[in-house]
Amino acid sequence: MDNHRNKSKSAHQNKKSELNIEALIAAQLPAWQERLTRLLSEYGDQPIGEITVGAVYGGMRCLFALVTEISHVDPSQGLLIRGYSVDELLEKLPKADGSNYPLLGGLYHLLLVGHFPTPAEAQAVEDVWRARQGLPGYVVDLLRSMPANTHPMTLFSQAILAMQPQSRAARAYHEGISRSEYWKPMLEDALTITANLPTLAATIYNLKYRDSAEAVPDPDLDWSANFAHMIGKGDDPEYQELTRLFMTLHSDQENGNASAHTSHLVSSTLSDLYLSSSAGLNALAGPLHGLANQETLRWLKALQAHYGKLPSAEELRAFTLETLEQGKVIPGYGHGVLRRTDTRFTAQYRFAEAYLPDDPLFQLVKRVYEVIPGVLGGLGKVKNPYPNVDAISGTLQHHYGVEPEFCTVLFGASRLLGLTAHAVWARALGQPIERPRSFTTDRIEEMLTPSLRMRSAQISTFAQEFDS
Ligand code: FAM
Repeated sequence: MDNHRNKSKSAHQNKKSELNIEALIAAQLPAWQERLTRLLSEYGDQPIGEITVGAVYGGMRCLFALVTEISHVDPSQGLLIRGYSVDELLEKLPKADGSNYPLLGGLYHLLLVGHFPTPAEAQAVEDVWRARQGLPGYVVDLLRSMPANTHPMTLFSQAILAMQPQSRAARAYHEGISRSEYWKPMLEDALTITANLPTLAATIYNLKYRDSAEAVPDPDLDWSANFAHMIGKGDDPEYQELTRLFMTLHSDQENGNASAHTSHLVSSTLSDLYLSSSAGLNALAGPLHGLANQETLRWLKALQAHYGKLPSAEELRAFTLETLEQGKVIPGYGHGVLRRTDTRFTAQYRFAEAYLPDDPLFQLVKRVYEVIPGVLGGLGKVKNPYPNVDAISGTLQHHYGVEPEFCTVLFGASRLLGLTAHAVWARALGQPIERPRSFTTDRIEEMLTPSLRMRSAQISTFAQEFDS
């Protein structure tokens, strides 16, 4: 097995900080266990919401059925990670030397431990990651053996799955670890998976677009800048800054969105993090979710090609209505929870105004932002006609030459920070396997009005007559 191991300069520090993360989580558990035991014994039977027919048929929309302390999406404030807004995170998280954007090691500390990191703690996580870098050679061989037209997200998910034989949690479970201790080897897996995300993403990028150039991390660079370095943009400080921003913004978003919930569900069966992370990525790869950044870029480029210039508001309105008439959505607009412009859109918009104000695609993003909320709002059914994170993220990547279909891999590399942190905490708090039930439509109708009951009976009589 050919391992591209990158030995850390500070192995002693790594060991110390690894132990600290485990100890910092362990120290919080007794108080949590006492609090939850009391809550459940005193109020376990109390209702805290209601289930409507609309919610059951509507994708469980607005059904509060999960618990997480890590992040929350407020319809008007936007994403809050451990209570900090996007702007607070960007301002307060420790920065890499000479950079205006966060060190992702600090953000991972916040996600995992829950305490705001000191600069030393942020660096300590970066050091842990450095020490754990090294993709198994067979994973790279597997990626190389895939057909050339394989989507980068498929490669990403497959690679994470292929690394599963190295799961410490799976081995510990096989060897009989107590369920209450299982989160500890999961934390080990979380650190190893996240350490390798920049190398893995860069390997996929290079395989697809750079003649399979080998991705070799630079031990002097931080986690995000290393991705930029490994795809040949090591000399581009602007792109390194963008990567730090992008990775910060996409790292988490509560527990109920499709990729978070998928990963949470899979992990609730005590599947290890390689299995649940790969599953989460598969959900992220859908066009209504993470693939929307690729789809937005494609839509903007189609719009650009159609008019050959910056379209007027009237032309843009016509193009949008045509898209809707074709039964398609306007990618990058709308949200399941938010009811205003996504703060992650705004943060990237500010970056674009500072670094690429004259980029033609950014000019188009601005024009679209002026027009689309009015058009979607006018339909009367779209609950949030404002842009989400994907309305601009691909445009920024495009400016620095990153291919549209690769953008969701970057989203996934960032989002696995959140998904792995949620899974470690879910196991540490002993959250059980998920087991919701389903109704049949007959059963739902029986529970409702007599007239519906009658209609249901008529349908089944008709069905019997039709059968005979
Ligand atoms: N374009 C066209 N129609 C839209 C729309 C959009 N951007 N956003 C919502 N609608 C429609 C939606 O399809 C639904 O129509 P039907 O009743 O005919 O099915 C109606 O408006 C009500 O939907 P909603 O309650 O406002 O939104 P949902 O919670 O059902 O869906 C999204 C939320 C994000 C799936 C939806 O807004 C959408 O499809 N947006 C475009 C794709 C996109 O940008 N996804 C990325 C979301 C992002 F946050 C992420 O996950 N990365």
